[in-house]
Amino acid sequence: MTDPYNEATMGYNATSNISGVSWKTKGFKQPSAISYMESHDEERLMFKNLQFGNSSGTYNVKDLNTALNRMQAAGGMFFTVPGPKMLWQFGELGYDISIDQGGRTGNKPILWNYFDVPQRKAIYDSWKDLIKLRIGEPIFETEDFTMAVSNSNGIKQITLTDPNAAGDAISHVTVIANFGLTEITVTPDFAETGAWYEVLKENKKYVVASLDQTLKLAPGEFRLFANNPSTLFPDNNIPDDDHDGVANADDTCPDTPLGATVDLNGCAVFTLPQNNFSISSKGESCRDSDDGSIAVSTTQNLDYTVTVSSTDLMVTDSFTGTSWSIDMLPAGTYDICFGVNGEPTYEQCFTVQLTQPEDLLVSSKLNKASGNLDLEMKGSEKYIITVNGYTYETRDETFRLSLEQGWNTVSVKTALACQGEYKENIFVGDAAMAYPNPARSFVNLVLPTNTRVNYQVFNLQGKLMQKGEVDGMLSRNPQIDISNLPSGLYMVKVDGANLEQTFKIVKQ
Ligand SMILES: [Ca+2]
Ligand SMILES: [Ca+2]
Ligand SMILES: [Ca+2]
Repeated sequence: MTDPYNEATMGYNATSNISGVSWKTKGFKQPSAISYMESHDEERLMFKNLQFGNSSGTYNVKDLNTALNRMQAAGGMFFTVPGPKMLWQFGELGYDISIDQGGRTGNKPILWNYFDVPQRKAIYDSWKDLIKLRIGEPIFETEDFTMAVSNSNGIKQITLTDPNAAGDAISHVTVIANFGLTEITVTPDFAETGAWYEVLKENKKYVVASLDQTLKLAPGEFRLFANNPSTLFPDNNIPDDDHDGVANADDTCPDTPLGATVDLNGCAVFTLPQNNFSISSKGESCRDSDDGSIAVSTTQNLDYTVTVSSTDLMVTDSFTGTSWSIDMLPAGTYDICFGVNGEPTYEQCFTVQLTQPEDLLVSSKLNKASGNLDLEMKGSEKYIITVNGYTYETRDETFRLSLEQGWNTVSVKTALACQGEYKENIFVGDAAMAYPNPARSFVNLVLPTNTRVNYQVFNLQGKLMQKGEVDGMLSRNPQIDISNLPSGLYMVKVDGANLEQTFKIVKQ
């Protein structure tokens, strides 16, 4: 059985199946098949663990102590199987010298010093206890046992039943080991609810309140549970007949139902399942709408009291049944506490956060050379952008628009009308020139395109002094007559297709 055991100890579980360690699997009619994990003509399990061990994250079977630790689990899955077993010399100390050292049949070093290495001695101690247990407890000679030992996740389990066990004798044993490389949560195949005992850990009591109770197993860990303590090992459990953790001497309620939560006197206190309360909430639809809500549903149909409180609100109510809700709430942090009528000590509280939409914030930046407008938006999951009648939707907080020549209308809004709308009119056009400056009677324009041009002339006080139209359709070089204006400084504003510009002109 070297290969399947070594696959397990190395952490390669896809095909590891150790069921052949059982005389029943081999097809023997009686337990007369001698099984072994290591023998004279194979590499040692530990040699291959260190050479080829698997790893996951920081957990690495090639690390000596990790590999040694996994040998305890291998022993847990070996000595507990009924029928004769062979242990190869020094395997109990994690002997890890290659079979080929000094030639295949060459002398191998005798390493008594392994006995002084605590992690190696730990295998020795663990296997010693397992052998003591299998020799001393009759259940390990039962023919009624099952093995689930080929799970590809590395979990292996052996379950033993002794139909002849009487009185306080052990009639059920479950051994479970994790040969995977990560922690695994398992539902052990316990034969019954009640108190079980980890006999190898000084009979430490383990209460199984329900058969679907789960257990976390670290990589390389094995646990052995028996339904009664073993007299072969110390028993430090306090006398506690109802298994509620309160000693008989202090227990004023000696018949507490299994799994109940108890107070210091060992008496059951009222509790509800952890999943009893389901709370859903909805924030305000708009910043000013005060329409947040909290809804509660419960699995147990009872008479409940409920208190909802925030910094500026406190509501107390009661309800019978399995649902309750409250609405018209402003955004904020709410504590919601439940009680049950007739159970004065029971209270369970939750915190609920009600949100409200952010303000819509938009900023824009125009690149005059390219005509690109970069928008930056905040306050929503989705933005609806309209430019010159075309609409875009985006979930990004930045968006680039390519503007047209001339006037562009840009707006940004969200799906919520109450978040408002950002609007901007942006002119994109080519630059015109005006000359001469100073001018005497005429200002000559040089237009980028052919267009009619409206012009306005303002003095420094902003007073409109003159306005008119010049025709740039035939020539891009129209003239504005300023001969009637007094000398001085003027602002000449010109306006046409793709054109909006103001010049500062000195009239001589
Ligand atoms: Ca008790
Ligand atoms: Ca009790
Ligand atoms: Ca609000």
